[in-house]
Order: sequence, then C-alpha cells, then structure tokens
Amino acid sequence: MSGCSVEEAMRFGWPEGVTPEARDMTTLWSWSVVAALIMGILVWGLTFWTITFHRKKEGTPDFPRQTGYNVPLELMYTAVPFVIIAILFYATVVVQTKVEKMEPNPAVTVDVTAFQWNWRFGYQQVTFQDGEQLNLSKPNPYGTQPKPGEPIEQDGKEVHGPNNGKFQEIRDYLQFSKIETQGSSAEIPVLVLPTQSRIQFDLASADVVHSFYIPQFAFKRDVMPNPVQNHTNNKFQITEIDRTGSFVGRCAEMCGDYHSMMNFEIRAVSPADFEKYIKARQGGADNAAALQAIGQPGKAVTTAPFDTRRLARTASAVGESN
Ligand SMILES: [Cu+2]
Repeated sequence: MSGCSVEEAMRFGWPEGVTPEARDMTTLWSWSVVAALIMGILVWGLTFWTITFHRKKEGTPDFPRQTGYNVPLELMYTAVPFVIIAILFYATVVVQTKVEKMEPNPAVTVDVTAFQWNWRFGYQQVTFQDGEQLNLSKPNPYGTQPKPGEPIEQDGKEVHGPNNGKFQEIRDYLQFSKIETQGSSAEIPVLVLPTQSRIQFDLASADVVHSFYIPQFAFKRDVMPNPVQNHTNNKFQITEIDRTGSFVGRCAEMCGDYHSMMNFEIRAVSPADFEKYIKARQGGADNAAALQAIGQPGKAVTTAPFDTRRLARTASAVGESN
C-alpha cells in the first residue's frame, strides 16, 4: 500500500481537506474512529467470548465462575469510559476553537446569500498581496428595518408590531456588493477565491434556513434569515485554501422543492490571478469572462445545472422519447 492510500483509508470516507481547519477536523475524526474501533473490537471480543466459551459446559453441573460484584473491575469500567470521554472532549474543544477562530482583517470577506434555490456571492472587502484594499460593499436597496417600537407606515396609516406585513418584507440584514455572482437554474454560481489567504464568509438567507457546505472544507453552517434575531453565529473564517482547484459546494439543509439543485463551486486561484479576476470584474466583465481572462474555465466544472422541468423526467417523457 502506498502512503497515499493509507492516508485515504485513515480518513474513513471523508474527502481530502484543502484548509488547515479541514485537516485538523479530519485528524480528530480519524483518531476518534480508531478509538471507537478499538473499543468496539474489545466489546465484540468479550461478547463473543462470553457467549461462546464462558458458559455452562456439557457434563458439568455448574455455571462457570461468576465475576459479579468485583469492585476493582467495576471501578475500572466506570473510570475508563470517563477518561475516554475526557480525552475526546479535550481534543474536540482544541479543534473546535481553531475552526471557529476569527482574526481581524481577513484578506477577503465574502457575503453568501442563500435563497430558494440558489446562491449569490458578493465581495465585501478585498486586500491584495501588495496591500491594496478594496471596499466593494453596496447599500442595501431594500432600506432599513424600523427599530423596535418605531411606528411603521403602511398605506398611509401607522401600524405597529412585527406582523404588520411590511415588517416581514424588509431584508435589511442582507449584504450587497459591487461584484456579485448569482446562480440561476441555467448556471452554477462559481465563487472565485485566492489561495494562501485568510477568508471570511458572512452568511445570510433571504428566505428559509439553508446550509452552506463545502465537503473539502469539512465544514457546513446553517444559513438563517435574520441571523441576529435567530441567535446564529453567521460568520466564519478559514486560514487559507492550500491549493488551486475547483471544489463543489452544496446546500445541506432541506429547504424546499429544488433543494438538491443548490450547488455551487469554489474556484481557488493564485493570489495574482485573483487580483486580475477582481480587476476584470471591476472593468465590467461578467464572471465567466473574468474567469476566462485568467485562463480558467468560465463555468463550473465540479457540478452541472439540473433540469428543472420535472415533467421531463416522468413516465410521459419516457413515452415521448422515441
Ligand atoms: Cu437550500
């Protein structure tokens, strides 16, 4: 077996991580599984031994020697699981603290807006390698939400309370950017990010609860509407993406009819290419054109749009197919 396949076997089904956080989580997962397997083999072994050998034998009148009420043994099998749990808890806290770490001034801050049933990505703030900083945020076109207790006007009349209709329409927590990439049923949104750079993701949903999941980040987080009111931590960071490439992303929260179509792609490019890409977008190029300008495929390569016409996939379509 090559070293590579041992490493793959040790991941126990997880994809290869492309961020330091993903690798830490994968290590935690690997050794947790190893610990569970050792415990499992011990328990299965003892169970098998008990039912097979430690039993009344033919021709003997008595049960085998009974070992109940053995105080040292009982103390041991109370203490050992506690030690195992303590070690797992400690290792989890160490990794979780790393994964949730936020540092000021990440190189790129992207806002992620989930909606039924696609994604919109926008660049809030970008710092290039030479230190040049761009603030690309744009005011929310939907205005701001009244403060609690502030009267709201609706059809010329003052109305109060959260259920006046108008209140619910306001999505003032959503972020907007001068450079946005939005998916459609015909096109998978491709989010272009630089390698070797700290990246922050700000998540928000325009409607129901979604979940932002990139298998190769070994990370997902629910995407909520009204993140503050829903008491959700809607920001997270990654230390870096350690290689260039395309990584598929998915919605991991059942969010309605076309939930399964909510795929997107992360395209990690070198920091120099990223700067060229952003400059091309600033110059008016759309996402595909800006990607092609840096020698990248203009469309997603890890996943493709689904056919949204449900009837096209039913029996009647089979009948028509000849
Ligand atoms: Cu969704």
